[in-house]
Amino acid sequence: MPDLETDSSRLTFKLVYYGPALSGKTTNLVSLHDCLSPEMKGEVMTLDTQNDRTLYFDLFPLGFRAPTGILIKFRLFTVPGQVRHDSTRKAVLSRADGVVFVADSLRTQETNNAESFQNLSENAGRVGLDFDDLPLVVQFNKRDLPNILTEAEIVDRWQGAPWPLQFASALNKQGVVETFADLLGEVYTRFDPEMEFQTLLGLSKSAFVAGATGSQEVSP
Ligand SMILES: Nc1nc2c(ncn2[C@@H]2O[C@H](COP(=O)(O)OP(=O)(O)OP(=O)(O)O)[C@@H](O)[C@H]2O)c(=O)[nH]1
Ligand SMILES: [Mg+2]
Repeated sequence: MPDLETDSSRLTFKLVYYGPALSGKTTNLVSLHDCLSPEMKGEVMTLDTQNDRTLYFDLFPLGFRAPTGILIKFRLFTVPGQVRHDSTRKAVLSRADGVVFVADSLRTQETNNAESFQNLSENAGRVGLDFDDLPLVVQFNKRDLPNILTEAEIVDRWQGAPWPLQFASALNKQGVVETFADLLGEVYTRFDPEMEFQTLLGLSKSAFVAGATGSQEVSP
């Protein structure tokens, strides 16, 4: 549930990039930072890294002011994908309002993807999130590499799944903003019945997405 300050001055969303080790979660955040131009954009903070592996988490804050005056803030995290960092993954996932699952398109990574997705659903339960109700987007990253699953194979395997599917090459800044925009749409849809965003923020779903990505003037 997004955090609304008691005086209704600020609404904060926590969004988490989850997935197996080396799938490109941190690269997604860094590329997204380069591509977005919202009103407010903080620096990417990378903590406790060793050989470029995330040991704790990466954080990237951004935000914009809604027409009703409320400050909308997004806190974007990545989890460390290495199997041994499960307790950190749980801590980062806790109280998430939405998740991007970054899968690795390489054929050799199919088992790691599946295990990490299973780990996401289990950890969601452990930290009190209802996985079936969690805004989620599935991204297949590293589309620029050889020896990857084809789009047709991936679509075939994920057909019937309820989540938006995106193809990306985070290293080349492709598909990164689209993935984030999909997640914003899912988050708006999920919490709109309780929070009534049109009244609270004065924003339709598309205006909410546009405001967060800086893709156009924010209008009601
Ligand atoms: N070719 C290619 N390489 C990528 C892409 N995205 C990420 N990488 C590379 O994959 C490696 C791992 O990327 P990271 O973003 O650090 O992966 P991560 O998911 O944060 O890894 P952990 O923090 O260990 O869980 C790096 O060498 C990246 O440059 C991509 O789209 N294409
Ligand atoms: Mg990382």
